Amino acid sequence: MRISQIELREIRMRLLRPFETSFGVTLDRRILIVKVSDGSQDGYGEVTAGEGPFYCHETVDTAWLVLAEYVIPRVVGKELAAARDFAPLVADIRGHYMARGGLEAALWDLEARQQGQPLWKFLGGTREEINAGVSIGIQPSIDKLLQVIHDEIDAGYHRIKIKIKPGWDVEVMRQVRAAFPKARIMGDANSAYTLADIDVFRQMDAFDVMMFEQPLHYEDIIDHAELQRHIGTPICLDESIHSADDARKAIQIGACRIINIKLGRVGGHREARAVHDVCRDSGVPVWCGGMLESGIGRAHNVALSSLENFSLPGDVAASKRYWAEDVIEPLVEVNPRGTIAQRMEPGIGYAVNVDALERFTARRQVFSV
Ligand code: OSB
Ligand code: MG
Repeated sequence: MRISQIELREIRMRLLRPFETSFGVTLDRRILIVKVSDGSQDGYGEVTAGEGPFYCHETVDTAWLVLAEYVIPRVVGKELAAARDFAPLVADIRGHYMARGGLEAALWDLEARQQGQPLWKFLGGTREEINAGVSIGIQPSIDKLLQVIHDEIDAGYHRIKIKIKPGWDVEVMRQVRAAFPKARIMGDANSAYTLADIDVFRQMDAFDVMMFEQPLHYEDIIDHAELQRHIGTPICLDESIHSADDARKAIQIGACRIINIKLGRVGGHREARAVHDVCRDSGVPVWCGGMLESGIGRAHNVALSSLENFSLPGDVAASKRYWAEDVIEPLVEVNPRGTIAQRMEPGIGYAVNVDALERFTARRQVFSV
């Protein structure tokens, strides 16, 4: 495919309610959307970086810079045999996975459209329906949290993830388990703890928690292996995993028993699939993480989740949990059985609502040769 034009667009979208994690509160999202064109068709991707460098080092602004200065010049005006040939073109760039991943995803959407195939099938996926889960931010009170969990279980969601941080952990888990004896629950710490907190996790071991996600430092695997030796609940890594090689090493040393795959965090679909394969071959289940995406990033997550080893419900949920108005049509919907059906249309399978995209746009730059 010849990439004749690439467009970067920053859109602004306000979440329906603030989302609080151990690293901060998000309400107003700045989202970087990448569009690639071959002259007749477009492909869309989303850069999943946050507004500030708190989940990882990347931000919307660093991604814009790296894409504009270092990535796009290698692609625009060029002939690419396939989307999978993109990663080697930018393999010398260190870090900036989300920046690269946003453009990479757009290329996969474009290639799938060119082939007239839905992206999920083009990726080799087999799950025509995926189980949806939710990630629930830190709430003002435990009572409020219990009410939110009740509503999400009512809506059909298969797994409830609770954000935890020091002081919002053992007692919260205890009460959640007591109120919902059968629910599949898990905790995500976003690196808020150290090995000095082993006892906190040992206490939570008693509550039949599916997994603790990224309890320790965002670049660590060694200490996670140590923590895993002291607890029965599986550790799931998020922040620490950027490649299939990272996954291999983490599994080898016993740092985790589950991996959360995020498209942006690993630099795109090609590496996401490689991480998936390493985990599958080691008997480690994976699930698809979320980054408060607009419909475009969400559609990519739905497609990625179709791969066979995505055997656990992910953080892929309905558009209407996040946005009053999304940028795709139809919206990503979760049915009463708590599942999201794959689309049969080519590419990501959702049409981009160009009118909404325009109205949300804060800046835009077009690259062509
Ligand atoms: O750690 O999974 C995370 C959101 C922003 C940054 C990091 C994370 C999250 C979530 C939300 O947990 C997942 C979602 O609903 O999109
Ligand atoms: Mg996480």
